[in-house]
Amino acid sequence: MDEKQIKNISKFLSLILRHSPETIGLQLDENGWADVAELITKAAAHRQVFDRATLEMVVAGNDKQRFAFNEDHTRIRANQGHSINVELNLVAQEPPEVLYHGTVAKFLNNIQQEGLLKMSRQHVHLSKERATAEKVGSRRGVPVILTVRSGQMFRDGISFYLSENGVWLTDTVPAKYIEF
Ligand code: HQG
Repeated sequence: MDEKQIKNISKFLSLILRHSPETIGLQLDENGWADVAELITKAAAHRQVFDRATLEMVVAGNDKQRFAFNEDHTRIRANQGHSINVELNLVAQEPPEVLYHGTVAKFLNNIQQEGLLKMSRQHVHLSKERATAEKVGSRRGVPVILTVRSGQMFRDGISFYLSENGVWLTDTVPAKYIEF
């Protein structure tokens, strides 16, 4: 299995486990879990053929730890990034004093007006490392890095969550907390 095939499976899993399980007739439970055996069978029926060992490898080797198994590895889910409504039972916690968000220049006007919105996802995604935000922004072009005064937001009563794979999540970031 080469890197390209692994990346393809990871992209497929992101699509199915975060956005549209119905594409292959799969159902996630309310916490976003899919049955591993069912996923493998239904994926294969849609020309995405992989076995359990490959799935284990994709999950363990994933650059951003996007997916997780339950304890006995009978179920799998995405750690974050969903557009469908799932309850991840994230525990609210105190964020670092600042967090970063990577975006591109064409969104800045809107962000200055209305703050950072979650758009099609369930949360706004922020990172502790500036370098991570650079990568996130460069998916869309020349990255623009915004600094979010997360410590102040927290003291003002706004909740933050840390996903299993280290992404800081919040509902919205009002413009007054953003350094442009
Ligand atoms: C922008 C990937 C206009 C926002 C990445 C972003 C991340 C606004 C885009 C994860 C806006 C939403 C999430 C506003 C925000 N007006 N544009 N008011 N507020 N935006 O993909 O943060 O590889 O939903 O700046 O690495 O780019 O999939 O969010 O450009 O961790 O695991 O609207 O997705 O991870 O885009 O990326 P997204 P994101 P994975």
